[in-house]
Amino acid sequence: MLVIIFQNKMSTLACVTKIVVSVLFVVATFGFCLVLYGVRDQSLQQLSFLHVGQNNGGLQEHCFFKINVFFLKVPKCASGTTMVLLWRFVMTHNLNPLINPNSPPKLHPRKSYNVLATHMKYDINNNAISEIMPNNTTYIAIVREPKTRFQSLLIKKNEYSKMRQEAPLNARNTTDGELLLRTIQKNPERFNYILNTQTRYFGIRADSPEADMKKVFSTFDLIMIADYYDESLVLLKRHMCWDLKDIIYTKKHVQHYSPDQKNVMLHPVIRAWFSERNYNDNVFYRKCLNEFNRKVSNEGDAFHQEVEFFQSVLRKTDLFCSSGLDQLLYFEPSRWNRSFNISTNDCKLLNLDTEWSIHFVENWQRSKPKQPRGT
Ligand SMILES: *[C@@H]1O[C@H](CO)[C@@H](O)[C@H](O)[C@H]1NC(C)=O
Ligand SMILES: *[C@@H]1O[C@H](CO)[C@@H](O)[C@H](O)[C@H]1NC(C)=O
Ligand SMILES: *[C@@H]1O[C@H](CO)[C@@H](O)[C@H](O)[C@H]1NC(C)=O
Ligand SMILES: *[C@@H]1O[C@H](CO)[C@@H](O)[C@H](O)[C@H]1NC(C)=O
Ligand SMILES: CC(=O)N[C@H]1CO[C@H](CO)[C@@H](O)[C@@H]1O
Repeated sequence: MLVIIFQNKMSTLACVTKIVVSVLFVVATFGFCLVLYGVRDQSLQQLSFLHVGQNNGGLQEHCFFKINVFFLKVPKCASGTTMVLLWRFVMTHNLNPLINPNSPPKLHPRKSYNVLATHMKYDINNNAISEIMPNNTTYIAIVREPKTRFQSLLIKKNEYSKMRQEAPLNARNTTDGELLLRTIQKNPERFNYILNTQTRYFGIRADSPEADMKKVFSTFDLIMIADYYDESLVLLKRHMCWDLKDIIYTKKHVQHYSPDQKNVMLHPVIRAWFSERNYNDNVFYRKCLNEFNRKVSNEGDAFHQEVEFFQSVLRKTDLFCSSGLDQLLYFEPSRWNRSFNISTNDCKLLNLDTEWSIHFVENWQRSKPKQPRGT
């Protein structure tokens, strides 16, 4: 199965046919996209004639392609999507992933891994990562606005139906907002297990949050913000000197809320309870956001243009991959990148399920032919 995905056996005739069909298809796709979004992609056309390196506001001129990454996976922060993206990076660049940090295989010497992106326990005060990963590893993480993350966790942990079952019979027929309010008034400790969990994933201690947060900011090269995910990925791309193609992703896990569930955090009592009980995470998120905004503004105005361009690439890729056509989607060179193609194999990798991606990369690692790139 895996072999089929990574090998491209084509007869010459099939290849020629394929190119002809591809060109026709690309023309058709472009036309379709233009109609669909009602925009003429002039920016793309114009920018492809710009010389990179000349007044390229924010783009690093001498950027060094980085391949060693540690990703701290904080749940419910688009971290599954990011993990899939990183595994894809491993496979397309033939790197050496560390899939299970608790029992690293004896196959490779320590510090020969390139990417560590699995869910794991991390402690800012005991940086075991530096023992396993190469010295020049880039540390990245992702956080999310705490109120929306809490809402998302309530759904994930099935809390509304639990609260309903626990409520006395005469109080069950009520809104989710009322249910939550009643629960936190009766038992304010009830949700401790999902409060301040972002800081806990970093190992930030409740009794010395300030000092530990400081350490986090000096250790991590980039803390992405799930609420500004596309901007985060463009920052990542620029920092790592990656290609635009490396940061493409598809949206898969869209959570559904009832209107009532969506509004629970607007209730003043719930808000007050949350800002008190989730204090460390709230402070940490604000700091992360400030740091993030500082990084974005350092990138200059062209940054937002690149984000918009990236988003148009995402839409076209999404359209192409969901069409299920066995063709190539071609992207012209732009101010921000070389030309590249999206193939149906790329679509398969883009659409990897979060959980399954771990097994997929594991199988890939076992069966890959070449030696990984060293450090
Ligand atoms: C890491 O640093 C070594 C030199 O110490 C260098 O050869 C290697 O290319 C670097 N790797 C990355 C991914 O930065
Ligand atoms: C990596 O860092 C450790 C300790 O900081 C040092 O002993 C080691 O020589 C470094 N390795 C390389 C390749 O620079
Ligand atoms: C329970 O909810 C249903 C539907 O929302 C409503 O029609 C009914 O009157 C409610 N019953 C009580 C006792 O509140
Ligand atoms: C994209 O695909 C076309 C058609 O197969 C090929 O000619 C071209 O070299 C590819 N471009 C890249 C950057 O891979
Ligand atoms: C050919 C080209 O424009 N490549 C660019 C792709 O993006 C990186 C990072 O933004 C640039 O450094 C490259 O010059």
